Amino acid sequence: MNTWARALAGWMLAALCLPVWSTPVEDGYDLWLRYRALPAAQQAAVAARARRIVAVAPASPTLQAAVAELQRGVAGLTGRQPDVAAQPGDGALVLATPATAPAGLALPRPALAELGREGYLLRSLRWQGRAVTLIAANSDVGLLYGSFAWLRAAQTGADLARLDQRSAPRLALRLLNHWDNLDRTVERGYAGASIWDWWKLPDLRDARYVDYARANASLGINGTVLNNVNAKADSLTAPFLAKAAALADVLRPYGIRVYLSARFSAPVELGGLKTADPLDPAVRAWWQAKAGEIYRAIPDFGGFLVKANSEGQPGPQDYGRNHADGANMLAAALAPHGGVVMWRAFVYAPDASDRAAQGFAEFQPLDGRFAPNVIVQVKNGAIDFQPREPFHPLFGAMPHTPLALEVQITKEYLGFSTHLVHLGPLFEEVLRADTRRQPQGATVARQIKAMAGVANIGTDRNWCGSHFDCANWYAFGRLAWDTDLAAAAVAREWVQQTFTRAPAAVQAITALMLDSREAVVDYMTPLGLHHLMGTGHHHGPAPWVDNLERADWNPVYFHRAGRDGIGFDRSPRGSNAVSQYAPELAALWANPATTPEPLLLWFHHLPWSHRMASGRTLWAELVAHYDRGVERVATMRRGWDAVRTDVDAQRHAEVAAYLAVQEAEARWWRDACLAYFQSVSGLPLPAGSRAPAETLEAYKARRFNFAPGRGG
Ligand code: GCW
Repeated sequence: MNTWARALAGWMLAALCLPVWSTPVEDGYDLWLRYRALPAAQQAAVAARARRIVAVAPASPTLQAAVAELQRGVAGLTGRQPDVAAQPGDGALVLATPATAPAGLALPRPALAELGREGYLLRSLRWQGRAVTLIAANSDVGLLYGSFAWLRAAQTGADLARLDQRSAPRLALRLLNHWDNLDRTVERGYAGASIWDWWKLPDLRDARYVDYARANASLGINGTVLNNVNAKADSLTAPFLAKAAALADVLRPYGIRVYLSARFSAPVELGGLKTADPLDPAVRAWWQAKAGEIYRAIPDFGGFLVKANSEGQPGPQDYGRNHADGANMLAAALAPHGGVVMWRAFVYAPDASDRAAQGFAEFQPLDGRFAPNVIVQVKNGAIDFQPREPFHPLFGAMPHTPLALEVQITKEYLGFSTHLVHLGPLFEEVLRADTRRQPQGATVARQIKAMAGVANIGTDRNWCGSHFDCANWYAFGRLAWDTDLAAAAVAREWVQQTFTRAPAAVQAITALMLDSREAVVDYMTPLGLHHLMGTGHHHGPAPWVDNLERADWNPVYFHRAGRDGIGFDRSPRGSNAVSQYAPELAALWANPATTPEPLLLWFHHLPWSHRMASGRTLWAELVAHYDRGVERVATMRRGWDAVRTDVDAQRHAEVAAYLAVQEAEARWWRDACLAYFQSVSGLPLPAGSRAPAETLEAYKARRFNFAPGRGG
């Protein structure tokens, strides 16, 4: 075939494929911003309220992004793209700030004044006799957030003719933390490689970065830490700063600032200094110069995230200094430029008696000694992103220090991306936990100034490794914006935007999402158990592990199961870690009778015969929870099967396949844990309870040398 004939054949083939191409493929890439055509009646209702967009020129890139998103959304939902005009008309969407409001349009100024720089309001009103919808804010980024909020309202069936919404974030910083390495591996990442293509940056700005920015802006996420907290100093070199600057340029119009994880020993590794001692003048000068260099490349750089003296990372303690000395030195370098230091409180020393007590022991005495632009970043619980932990005792205990709540969106300890575990209820549980501390108000949500989520994003086409894992990104962003939102409402709106608006299906899918968190607690670590997972990769059960170099890396250290009973005694009779909570809570949780059962074995070591609220023994209750966990996953599978006709085939099949994996692995967790606990308790399984499928030795022999997520 000659070239011409080949081209013709290719064209004919392409033409044949066209109908297939024109049907949007549901591969998850579009996330909750799918904007697929609504049913006719709903289309008409949306179209009637979005006939045109009124926005004032000259438009900033942020306002352009807002208008483009509204056009894209309305076009997708209704089949007709609104044009942009300067004049009102019936059904116009009017975007206005106090500085740009068109003449004659009365903005509700007192209401706006309360919304700060990022807040927005949506209001149906009449302007020059026309029914319009006002999207108002004090800044263009507020208009962008308001535009996304209007699109969410349109997709979730709100009455667009009678809108009256106001919203402003209470937390100033709402950040993703990428544990992405410079070689594109992702520590604890289960969604492919890092989306940051460091090698090709700054020349190639992947179009995907814009979609990343849109998705985050739709939730109000306003910052992103680009690299792993286990940081390489290289991220602070000129070539990498140029790459970070290119990303900052892409993300800036969407209200997202970039931050970097800083390696504490960088002055030695990059600067050739003999020390990284934070009180050494040469070290301080090195960081000041580095900050100057960074801000020349990225004028709105957010700041540093630091993991110091934790799991082998360098830090101020290497020089006999404390965390405040280290954080304040970096804070001084960033302060003239308006940057912040997020200093992590995830620390544990090799020699300590109770790992759960160490973060508090090291940080609480430093309250009031941090510079104003330091934020101490605290994981939600004192161990490590387990299926359930009590809230970290530092929340409420450092009234003179701004705190950030760090949660993990990626599911390191929750079945990676093949288990459907919706994290909204976990985030809600910690945000609403009552610290019983004053004066800032009692819940964790009222004790924090910022929220950080360890990202679950990668190069997988569906972004997060599974469709439902995107709901965890979504829930993180929505709850960071409004910590008082109900996880159930957030899950529902995600389902409506992502899968379907059919009420019964929305109800069924939301229900299985909301049950999934308790399911994973039941089949992995019920009743306050924790840290029972496999070594290193953290996949699957391994409660028997007792041979690791540090005592507090071994599951046996955490569950302490023996012939006499099970659980970690953190009461005054044991490690007394419970005393780190407010006195009222400490008194309640020091006593097994007043400790909530979901936290029982976190705080107490109890005999297997201990009587539970159900009337069962502790042993029988433990077995019942493991059984219930497996049953819950089976119920989730049935729930998903029942919505087969409401969800497109491709995504339905993928989720169904993952749920099958999850059910098998839930059984594996149940069987392996019960086989092990039985071997130490010496007790028979309660009547009617199924024996483990394999022997304990067989479970112990399983190996997972190539499990994902271990990073470079
Ligand atoms: O739980 C541990 C993870 C590490 C992680 C560490 C941390 C980035 O297994 O992979 O390191 O927490 O939060 O620093």
